[in-house]
Amino acid sequence: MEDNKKILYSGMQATNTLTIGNYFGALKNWVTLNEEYECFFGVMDLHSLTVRQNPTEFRQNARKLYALYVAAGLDPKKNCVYYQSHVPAHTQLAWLLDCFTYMGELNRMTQFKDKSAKHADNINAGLFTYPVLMAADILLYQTDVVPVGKDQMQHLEITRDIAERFNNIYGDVFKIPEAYIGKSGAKIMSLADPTKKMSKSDENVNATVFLTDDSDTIIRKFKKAVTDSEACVKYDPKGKPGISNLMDVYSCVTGKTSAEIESEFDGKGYGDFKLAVGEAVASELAPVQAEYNRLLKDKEYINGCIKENDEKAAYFANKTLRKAMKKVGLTEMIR
Ligand code: ATP
Ligand code: LTN
Repeated sequence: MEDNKKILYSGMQATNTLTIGNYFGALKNWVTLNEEYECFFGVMDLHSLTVRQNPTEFRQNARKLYALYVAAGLDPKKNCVYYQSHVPAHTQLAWLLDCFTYMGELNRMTQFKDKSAKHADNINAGLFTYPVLMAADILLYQTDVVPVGKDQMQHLEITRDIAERFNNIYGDVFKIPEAYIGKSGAKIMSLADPTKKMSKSDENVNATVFLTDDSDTIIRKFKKAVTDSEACVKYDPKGKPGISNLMDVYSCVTGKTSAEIESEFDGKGYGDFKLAVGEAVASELAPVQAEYNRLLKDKEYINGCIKENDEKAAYFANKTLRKAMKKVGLTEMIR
């Protein structure tokens, strides 16, 4: 590890296929930051278990997520891209941190409220303590920055609170991490209901553009996107959430500001604009998809990367875990 580089940590749950929300809100930013930081990216498979998974599909989804990380530009020879469940220190530290987290704090988490409403038949304890496992993920690596979409901000705040509480009692065990929210793409909304976040587990297939959708599907989904009846491309997230969301997406691909987009489509209808957004997204994703399909077939390469990076992650994670265990007064193992 290079001493002078700051540490960046992030990850995604291995549930379903990634959406352009995950891509523009998180993955694309990770790629732009990965030269500047010493990076760890986890396939957050333990977090996925808070929702019931089909074991075969789940295993495939984790593998696909790993391949997508790499295809999008996270070189596993330069970044530590690994599986959360392969490093037991995550669950071990999560237990310690559970004992430094209050029920009241966890009760306030909006993701817990949303997911409990969505999965009313399975409000399990893991769903409730989800943010504590996430805090363990981050704190194990003495992380400086955590690039995530806006929806994860609350989880970052509780991570900082838990770390500060622990450090106040035991000294400087954990680095206090900062969130990094990208300028554009922080929150991509559903194409079917632009007041709701685009989510990979949405049941309406037209609400979501998946990273693995082919060009025609992408263009068709954008054509169907819910907008208003004004027929004027203008940025107004409150009054025109559908069009503003499409402008955000277009801006993520082209780097153009909303003023530039407004003038580009001045006098043109929604049909032209939607087509332009669909085509821009499809052409940005095409090379990522080609590389993803190639990597899925190269089993040996991916397996080698996973093994190497699991070991690297475990080495760093265990250092912090041992320190935290010692500080709270657990007896060290006799070797
Ligand atoms: P699920 O639907 O399974 O709950 P999700 O689509 O919300 O999942 P996560 O795995 O929870 O995805 O999130 C992965 C990363 O993608 C996080 O950094 C999150 O902030 C970001 N992200 C997810 N959805 C969006 C979105 N619509 N816009 C921007 N960023 C997003
Ligand atoms: N909860 C996160 C996924 C996640 C994560 C993390 C992100 C689990 N552990 C640690 C950053 C750092 C989400 O994106 N839904």
